[in-house]
Amino acid sequence: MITVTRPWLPDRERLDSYIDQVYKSGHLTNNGPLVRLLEERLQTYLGVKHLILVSNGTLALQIAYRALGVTGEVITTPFSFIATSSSLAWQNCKPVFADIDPLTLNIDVDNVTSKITSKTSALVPVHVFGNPCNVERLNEIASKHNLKIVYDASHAFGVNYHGESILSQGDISTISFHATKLFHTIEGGALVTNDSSLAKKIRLMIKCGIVDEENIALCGINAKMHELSAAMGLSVLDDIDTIKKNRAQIWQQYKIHLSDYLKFQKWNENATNNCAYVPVLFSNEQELLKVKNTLNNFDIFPRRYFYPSLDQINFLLNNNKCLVADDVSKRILCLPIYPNLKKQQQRQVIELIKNVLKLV
Ligand code: T4K
Repeated sequence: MITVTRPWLPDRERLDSYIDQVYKSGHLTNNGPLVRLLEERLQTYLGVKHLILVSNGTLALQIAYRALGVTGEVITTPFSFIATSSSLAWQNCKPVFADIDPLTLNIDVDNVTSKITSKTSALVPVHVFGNPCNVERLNEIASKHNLKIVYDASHAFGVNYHGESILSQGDISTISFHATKLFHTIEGGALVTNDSSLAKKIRLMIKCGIVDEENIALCGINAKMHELSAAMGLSVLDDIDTIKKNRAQIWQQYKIHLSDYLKFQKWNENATNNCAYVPVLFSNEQELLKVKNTLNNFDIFPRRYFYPSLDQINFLLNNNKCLVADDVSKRILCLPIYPNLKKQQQRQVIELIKNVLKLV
């Protein structure tokens, strides 16, 4: 079976060597040595100031909103994984959708301004599939209207923009380290910020606000990463060059062989591509379904990331119809990509797609 992704499983002996350290220390959670080591190594690897590990990317978003005092209306994109918006609703905020750009698939900045009201407190753009948003314009809008900005950078591990990590943008950037991600800790995520006092507050928030045995400073939650997750993260990080190299090769092959048949996302020209996903756009939904069904018949399972557009979700429904996002979400399919995808398997995926498209 070929699936859209497969988690990277690091060498077992190396993983065991980290787990041995957990057994030796007896420290299983609550900011243990491996979590601290992974934070340090990620900060250095990514070149970011403060990176705080948490137990998943959804909690990272919720904590970001709480830490920044986000309330009322929040302008975000309908073209994302449900957690971007459901985390807002969970915090009793109202996601207000601004439509997306049909080429970059990111939030359309011109649409953002028209959605701002007196109740708007923040912007939550997503660097969708790792492709950086128009951060200059978004940051400008945020500062002009005194809005907080949280970038959902869940897909953007290792993406550099003008030579710097895209995770350094906004008041806070969040990321997911779920098993399906390019870099993972099985379940996990992080908040990234340049602001030292905000980082300190977040560190308190994720451990129920507990300062020490006798002092509780604020209302927090338990969002700590545990040591076994950090052990997995450290061993995956040891392999990151191989992971990136293999992904880049697979991504290139798709681009070379399918560009004449399908449209690829327009990538930000000042950014590196981490090859986390291979989203391709069909001319219409019927064409997509034909290809998807054919692949499924051969035990190949691409995914409809992201369908449906979030403006169609019942509990998020509002008056903001997003025609571009609705259209794109019906025509987009993410093709299988993971470091161990064999050349012959990828060739089969490519040939099957080409065969269907030649017939339509
Ligand atoms: N913001 C954005 C923009 C996000 O994309 C996400 C998560 C978040 C926020 C929230 O972060 P987390 O709270 O999740 O950390 C997956 C992931 O569960 C989710 O993390 C991710 N985005 C989303 C885009 O994709 P599904 O429903 O597609 O996962 P699933 O279980 O169907 O897995 C896809 C394929 O991967 C399967 O066909 C087989 C393979 N797989 C999966 C798992 C979990 C494996 O081979 N082994 C595995 O252990 O959501």
